Amino acid sequence: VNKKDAKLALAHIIVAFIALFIGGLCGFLQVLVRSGKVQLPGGIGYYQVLTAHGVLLALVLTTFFIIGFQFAGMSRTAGALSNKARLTGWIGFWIMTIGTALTTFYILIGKASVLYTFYAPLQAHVGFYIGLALVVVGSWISGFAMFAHYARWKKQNPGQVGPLLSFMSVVNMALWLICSLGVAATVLLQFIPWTLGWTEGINVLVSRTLFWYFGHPLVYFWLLPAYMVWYVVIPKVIGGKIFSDSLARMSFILFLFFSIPVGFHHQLTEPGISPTWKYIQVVLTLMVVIPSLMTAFSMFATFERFGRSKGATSLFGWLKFLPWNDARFLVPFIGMVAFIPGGAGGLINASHQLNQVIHNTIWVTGHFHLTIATTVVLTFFGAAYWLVPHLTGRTFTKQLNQLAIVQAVVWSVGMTIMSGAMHWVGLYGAPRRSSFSDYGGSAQAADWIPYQIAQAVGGSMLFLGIILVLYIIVQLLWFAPKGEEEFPIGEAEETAEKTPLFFDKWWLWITIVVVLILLAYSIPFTHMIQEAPPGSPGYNRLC
Ligand code: HAS
Repeated sequence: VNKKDAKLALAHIIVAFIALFIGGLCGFLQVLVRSGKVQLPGGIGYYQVLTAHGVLLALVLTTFFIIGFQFAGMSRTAGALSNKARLTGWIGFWIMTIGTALTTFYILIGKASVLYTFYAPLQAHVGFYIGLALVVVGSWISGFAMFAHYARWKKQNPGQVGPLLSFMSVVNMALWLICSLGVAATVLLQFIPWTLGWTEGINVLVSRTLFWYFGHPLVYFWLLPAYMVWYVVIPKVIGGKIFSDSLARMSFILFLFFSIPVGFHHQLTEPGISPTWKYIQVVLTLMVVIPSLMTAFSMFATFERFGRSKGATSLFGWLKFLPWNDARFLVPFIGMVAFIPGGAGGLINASHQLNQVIHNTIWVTGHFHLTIATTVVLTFFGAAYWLVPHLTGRTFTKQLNQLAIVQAVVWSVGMTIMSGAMHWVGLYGAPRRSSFSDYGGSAQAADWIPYQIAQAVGGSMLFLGIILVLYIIVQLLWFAPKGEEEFPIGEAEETAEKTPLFFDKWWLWITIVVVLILLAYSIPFTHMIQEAPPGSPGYNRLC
């Protein structure tokens, strides 16, 4: 990676890890409170801490890490950024950082305890929404820098399909740009005017629908960089080859198509949306599972073909040829394994009938701690172990490698206990997003308490895991021995067919996305606006 680009990428990654520290600390406090054994000191509110946890980890850690990683990946595979693109990247970075500081400030002073989904009619200080809008606008600016960089590479290399990692970054930023229009619309057109008192109320259903139009593709914006590591980096780390460049591109294009028109699966229990539209979006949700299944197939194929090339003959014999003592492989691999139950849980959530059982229970929290907080986050940690030293000109030493393996084990055990308890007690009806309560001495609520204590035990282990990963990152940033660390980029198999050029038909892909979004949203969205005019029950006045 070019040295100047490395600074840009590192700036993003440092903010991401600061967010991990503050957000992780809030998560730790929260599980302790929910166990019923601890109370927060000094009038700090449970929902204040929960909002900081959600915003800093789900929105800030992810967005900053992803943009930093993608800038580094594009510089590595499509050459150094032009001065203009790099400057644009820095402008995006500073706008996002100022926005993050503003939003965090209002959460920490207790003026924005509205959780990371900020559902109306909860209302925060206007500074919270302005900060969020700045984060989104900053990320768009960085996205444009990436599009410009890819376009420049294409111009310089006519007749060639763009490098795989750069191609994937462009898909991810296109997905992000299209979906974040929804959250920008609700923040700018609904929340800010309402908070400033310019409008009398807010159409709750419209705001939630715009949020989930953004909220589900958001989870794939988190997932796709993890898939970039799995498809492009892991084959090189294990010494194998990318199973199929075309399959990897195809799965990313399918994510672009199907990750957006599916937001209603978060609103299955909500009145005001007809069952037909919910059904259509559930079908589209099942479509978005396909590229994940293609990824699972591809990863198994990469591992098996590598093992067979080393002489494995039995059904699972290839497993023993994988580099189990290399944290760059093992840590993301644990993330892959966690996605098997994590993804199965997603299928349960998406089924309309089963959703009635788990919606708004702590099962959902268990689901996203397996998906984002294990699959994605462990892959990001595994990537940071080579990316940070590559960018700082240091080395990932044997001792740090050992510590990284210990970290991943602590994380996995802690998460198994915490997320397992959440899934289980969710089936007994324990609600999510609630502080500790015995619900007036209810017998059912008493049954939940042992699981809440288990969550506190698992959550404490996760906090230890955060301290360990931060120690490793600080070493890699400033103290590890100087040297060169590889940015691993896999190559396709020698026998692979040439990747067809049509993958770069961006206008075709974007047109299909727009058609699918219009199909899934235009009629129900029009109904929402028509059926809840200002003053009606669906149009909530501020209490
Ligand atoms: Fe989800 C709620 C449905 C994936 C995150 N999800 C959430 C929320 C979050 C979240 C944050 O339909 C809560 C939002 C809130 O605050 O209210 N989710 C799905 C479905 C999938 C899915 C169908 N979710 C994710 C991912 C996330 C994430 C990824 C973050 C990164 N989710 C839902 C639904 C809800 C929901 C409903 C709403 C619930 C409600 O009522 O509120 C699918 O994309 C999952 C497909 C994945 C698979 C797994 C493929 C396996 C792979 C691993 C291969 C392993 C290998 C190694 C190769 C089918 C790729 C193995 C080697 C060995 C040797 C074993």
